[in-house]
Amino acid sequence: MVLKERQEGVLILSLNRPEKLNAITGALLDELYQVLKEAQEDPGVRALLLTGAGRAFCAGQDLLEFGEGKPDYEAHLRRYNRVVEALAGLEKPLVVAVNGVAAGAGMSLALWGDLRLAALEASFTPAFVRIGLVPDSGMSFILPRLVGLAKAQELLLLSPRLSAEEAQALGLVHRVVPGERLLEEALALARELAQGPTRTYALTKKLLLETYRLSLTEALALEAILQGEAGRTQDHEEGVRAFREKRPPRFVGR
Ligand code: LHQ
Repeated sequence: MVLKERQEGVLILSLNRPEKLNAITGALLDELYQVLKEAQEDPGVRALLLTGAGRAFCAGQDLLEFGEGKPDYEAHLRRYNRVVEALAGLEKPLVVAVNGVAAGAGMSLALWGDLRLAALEASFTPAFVRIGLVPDSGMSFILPRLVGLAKAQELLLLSPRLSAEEAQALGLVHRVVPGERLLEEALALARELAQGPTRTYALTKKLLLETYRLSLTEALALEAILQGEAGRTQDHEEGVRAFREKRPPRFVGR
């Protein structure tokens, strides 16, 4: 259900239930969690790229998964939440290539990418309210941070289907490219990131997430602590050495 492909330092993951628009099942979530955990621990993986197989990115929870035996959603969400924590806490850059529709939890997954590309034909819809559900998989956390509270209120209460260009205008995606060039562009970006100072990326990601709940004084203190850590990396030494020698740096990710 999750296709994996390694291209040098990049791990490409494709949600792979194309006949169901890559709708999410419990089994898919568990597989995705395992894959993310392995990627996190594998020093050879220095960037990830997440996309969807077929015409969709991901239609969110598979609404037909449960039939009559519908579980308690609070319990089911534990399987989502550990995936979201793994994505948000990933200590490597995550590029998301939204190839088609991203709905409900599928839209949430897309928003957890650090850099988000979309095909011109992609679309985004929160979808939750349309079936009488509240936003989940971190949508209530990440959406207002990306678009501001007012826009998040509108998107979550009315659940429009946004085009890729509308999503870009709101800051939900960074770049929109023709569908046939999406993977190539996303991969080029992921490759570039895979050659970067991986540890520094991890620390930068941590800062951006943490500062939302900190006072200025605390944020400044955390910057100083993490700068201390970045300052002790080989990549920082290499960056300064390369600057002095007027050549591009060769980062090793540590
Ligand atoms: C699907 C799905 C789908 C199954 C399309 N499931 N089959 C929820 C519950 C509990 C706890 C955890 O958290 C969550 C989080 C959530 O994600 S809630 C939101 C769930 N997702 C949705 O409500 C989206 C439902 N789908 C749609 O609104 C549309 O299908 C979208 C806008 C995604 C795409 O529209 P179209 O491009 O027009 O495609 P389609 O509607 O014709 O769908 C194609 C097929 O895919 C179709 O099957 P069929 O056998 O008729 O060809 C759909 O039934 C199936 N499919 N989404 N989520």
